[in-house]
Amino acid sequence: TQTTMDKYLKIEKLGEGTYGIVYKAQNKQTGEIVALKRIRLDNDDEGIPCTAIREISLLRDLHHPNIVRLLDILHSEKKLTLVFEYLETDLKKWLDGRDGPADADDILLIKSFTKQLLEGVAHCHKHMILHRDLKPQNLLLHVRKGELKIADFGLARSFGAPVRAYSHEVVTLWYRSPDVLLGSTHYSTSIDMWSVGCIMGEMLLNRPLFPGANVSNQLVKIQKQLGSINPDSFPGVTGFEQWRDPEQKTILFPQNHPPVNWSKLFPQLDPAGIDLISKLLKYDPDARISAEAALEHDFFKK
Ligand code: INR
Repeated sequence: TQTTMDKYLKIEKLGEGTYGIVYKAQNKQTGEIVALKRIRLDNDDEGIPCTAIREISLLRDLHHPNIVRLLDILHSEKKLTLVFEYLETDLKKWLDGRDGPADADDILLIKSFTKQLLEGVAHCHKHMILHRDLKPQNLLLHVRKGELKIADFGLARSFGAPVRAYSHEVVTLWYRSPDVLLGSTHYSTSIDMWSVGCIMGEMLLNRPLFPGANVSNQLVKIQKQLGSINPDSFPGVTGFEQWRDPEQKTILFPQNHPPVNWSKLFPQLDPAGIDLISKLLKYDPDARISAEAALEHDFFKK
């Protein structure tokens, strides 16, 4: 069998993801440009778990125009290299390159990116695959074609959710749903839908919607927009242990904060867009709109 070094020529480092370093590389035989992701795990003394290898292998069958294609898996004793389709930039860099909030032209592109994001998410959810860490950094763009593709799908389940990224960078909480922030480990497709809402909001604002510094600060930022978390606003919240402290007071946001109207935050967005974002960013995970239903929303009809 061939090793990575025989088959690909590394061109440059693209970044450091959650599970390893990503390189731009070229297939020596075909000239094809690819992205190589070298996976290193914390417990690397035992090598890569075979359950992880099996789960990753299934991702090879995930063919969709809005999912970054996993082209090949190179597995040697201790190392795992994933070979992906290459795209020139990501949404985070694209947003950094803009200056103010979205204008009318931007909104058309944001609508297109949101739709493509939902198409990719719907495809994965149909196959019972969750992303669990959707954020602008793993949405890759082909700017000229106006294409968006999701990277990093399915890896969280295979390798476990890390506290720190490979690069020791702090894992961001900004796109994390309130149920997960409150300690839910019952992961469902609805956790990705919250992230989609945060990303849609960030594209419109040109800044992160809820840039929390830690879990409680993250929950405070969310409540300042959606209103206080309580059994009325979030049915089922009492089921989360972390909702109340031992004295049975709400720990996270004592004041009775009312919800702020979404149109105040997004004055440039039409009523359909306001309705969609409000259905993505719901406290109750069971009330959050699904990717399939979101694609049928009026926002995408014109
Ligand atoms: C670029 C990245 C272009 N393309 C960073 C990057 C800067 C400029 O991470 C990337 C990837 C690519 C990438 O072209 N294909 C993939 C990243 C990832 C998977 S992952 C596939 O899983 O998010 O690290």
